[in-house]
Amino acid sequence: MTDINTLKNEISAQVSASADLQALEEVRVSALGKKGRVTELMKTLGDMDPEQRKTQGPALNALKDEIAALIEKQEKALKKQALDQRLVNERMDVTLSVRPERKGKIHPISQTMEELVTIFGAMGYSVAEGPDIEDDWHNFTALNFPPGHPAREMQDTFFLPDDPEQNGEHAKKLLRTHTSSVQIRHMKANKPPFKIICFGRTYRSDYDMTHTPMFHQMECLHVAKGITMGHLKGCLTDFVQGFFGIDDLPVRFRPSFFPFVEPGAEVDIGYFKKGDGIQLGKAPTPEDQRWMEILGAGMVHKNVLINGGVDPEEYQGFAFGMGLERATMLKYGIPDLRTFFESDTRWLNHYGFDPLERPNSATRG
Ligand code: FA5
Repeated sequence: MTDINTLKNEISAQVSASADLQALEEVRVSALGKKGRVTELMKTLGDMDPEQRKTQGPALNALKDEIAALIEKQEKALKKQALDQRLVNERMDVTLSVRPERKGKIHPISQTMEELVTIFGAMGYSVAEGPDIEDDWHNFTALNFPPGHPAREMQDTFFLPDDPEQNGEHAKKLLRTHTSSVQIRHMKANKPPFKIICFGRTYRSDYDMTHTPMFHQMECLHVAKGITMGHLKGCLTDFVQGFFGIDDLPVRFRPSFFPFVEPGAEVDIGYFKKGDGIQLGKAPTPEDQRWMEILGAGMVHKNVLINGGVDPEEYQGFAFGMGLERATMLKYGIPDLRTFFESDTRWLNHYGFDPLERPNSATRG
């Protein structure tokens, strides 16, 4: 019994003296571990005679429980002490002003796409997609310009090796020259009526201040029963006035040729000279009114509807396609198209949009 009491006093003193959790763990191992002092003592029970074991057994078990309880108590105290210490050391001053951070900017093309989604979404259009790598059939032939058609020359592009698993014009791979190929893909995969817009990268063998080898277009397609040129004019007028945020922005339709529409038109918006620059809108006098082309449009050609699997006797449609860079340059006063894709962060800081404070013409009343 004396031994047990001495051991208890010694281990208790060691527990109380443990200043951190690691020291306490060492004490636990030395007392209650596999080769700990209490454990060793318990092992001697087997060699004792029954009388001795009767008294020593409960005493040793009680010692073991008491030491375990002491260790647990000390562990709780040390954990609380460590937490209190952290709370003191890691205190945060919530009154400090915000540290200036480098924020990213939204590219003007992304901004324009989002505005267009909002405007056309409100008119009931959904967004369709198509691949950048197209085949000759979807990009040209199905749109009514078969091989050898002179209109192909206006859209020279980048050609890829033929796809050995396809035949004819389906095998000829190229980077799409316009998003009009998505008209065909959408018509083939769905049943009319359709009301879709589509955005995407388009490619041509061009390079100057207003033309780059890669640019973006938006396509619009509305196919339903009884669609007329009047629907096209109404839709386009609402869209450009909403997008540019000018309620009386003049819109002009000029007859033009695209193989995939009949009749076809080029759409211009009005501007006038002001000081050294220009201003979009209605000129103060008719003589001052100037016009700028922004997109091509028309009624979907009968052959295109047939190639898309749509019966032209039953359904009619309109379509238009717009260069997104051109529209963005006009809206935000950006002078050179080539700068859109130079990845100059100074340019992006100047012309880009704060993700949290983005203007949106579509949210006007
Ligand atoms: C087309 O691409 C027709 N698919 C548009 C269309 C769709 C007409 C549906 C009728 C019905 P166009 O080749 O004119 O048309 O190009 C449309 C616009 O793309 C141009 O007005 C211009 O803004 C833009 N664009 C054309 N080439 C380039 C280029 N290299 N760089 C930047 N923008 C370009």
